Amino acid sequence: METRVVFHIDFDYFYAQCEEIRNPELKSKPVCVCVFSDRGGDSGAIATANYTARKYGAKSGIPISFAKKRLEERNDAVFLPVDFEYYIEMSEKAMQIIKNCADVFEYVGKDEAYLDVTKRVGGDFNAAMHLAQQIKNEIRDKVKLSCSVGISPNKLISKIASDFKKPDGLTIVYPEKVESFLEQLKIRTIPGIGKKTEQKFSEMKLETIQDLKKLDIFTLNKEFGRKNAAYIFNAVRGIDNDPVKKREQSIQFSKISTLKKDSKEHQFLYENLIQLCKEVHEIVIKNNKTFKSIGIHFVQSDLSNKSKSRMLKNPTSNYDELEKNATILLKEALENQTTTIRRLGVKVSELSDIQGQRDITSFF
Ligand code: DGT
Ligand code: CA
Ligand code: CA
Repeated sequence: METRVVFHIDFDYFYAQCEEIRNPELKSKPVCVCVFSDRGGDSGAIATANYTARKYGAKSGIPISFAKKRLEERNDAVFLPVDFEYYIEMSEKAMQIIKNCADVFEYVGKDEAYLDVTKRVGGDFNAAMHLAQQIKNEIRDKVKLSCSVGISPNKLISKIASDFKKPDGLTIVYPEKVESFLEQLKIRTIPGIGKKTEQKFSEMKLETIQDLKKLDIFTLNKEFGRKNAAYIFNAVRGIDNDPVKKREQSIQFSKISTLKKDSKEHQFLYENLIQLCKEVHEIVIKNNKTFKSIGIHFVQSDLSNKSKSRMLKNPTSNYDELEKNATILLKEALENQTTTIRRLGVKVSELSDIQGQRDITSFF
């Protein structure tokens, strides 16, 4: 098999960096982006934090109240609510630049993607490094975002490499250097190996990837089962044949709002639903899209979630179609509803450009 050239690109401290871009004064301060729960006060968790806040131990997943405690001595610390719509907008701009530079573009999430660039760099890793630098520069110039890039012959090593030096990193692992690059690393840098597995290895006195290579496949099979064993056995040797697969961001438009009161009363919810449908439809029209899937979403008073969706026969951008289907979904969802509802949402997905769609539907 010919040597591939694969990039993994990951935006640095993504949500928090987006907030800094919108408000540059934040740059010198600790910034935490928070998912406040509807319980009010400081209940909820940190989605992410900038590097200044991380120095104090404020990071993804910890309760907001813990982060506040850890940042007590910093009276300039800033705690902001998440603004997904804005992050998606930033992500789309940067992804567009990235996509234009790839033979194959695989969207992974709002802040990361894999690229196969083998053809366009003629298999040359030095040319690849220039291309990566060019991508970083263009994203910096046009979107103001910094990102970290890993370059190697496969997805596994590139993913590890993009995380190797952060933020604003560029790490290239030449094919002949893959094994030596891995050997120095801690076992948990292998994606998929979590605390538990690491602990297991630690009990066996195995700490680095180099140590792990001493295990034969039979021992691994016994400890982890065939499938995991094969993955680990290959991973520590830098082997990963998974191709970069063409995948675009699956976009959706949605609106969610907290109701004036918790309720499971049909008429009250219906009125709110109509308002949300109108807002979602406005976004659809503004973006010149058709949708093929419609969904509604409840955040219930106990903070549990419930959602329902339906797929249409044909794509449409029609408001009545949206309202009709959302209304049916609401009626269905409220059957046997015991809990009251706190937040209500409407979304459309399976979006296409209106132009392209007309060509297709004109056959029907
Ligand atoms: P880094 O390490 O510079 O790449 O930092 P991030 O913040 O970009 O971290 P990453 O790549 O793991 O996650 C990308 C985004 O995903 C991050 O900005 C916020 C979101 N996220 C990550 N972990 C959590 C979490 O535990 N809870 C929630 N709600 N969001 C998270
Ligand atoms: Ca990131
Ligand atoms: Ca990421």
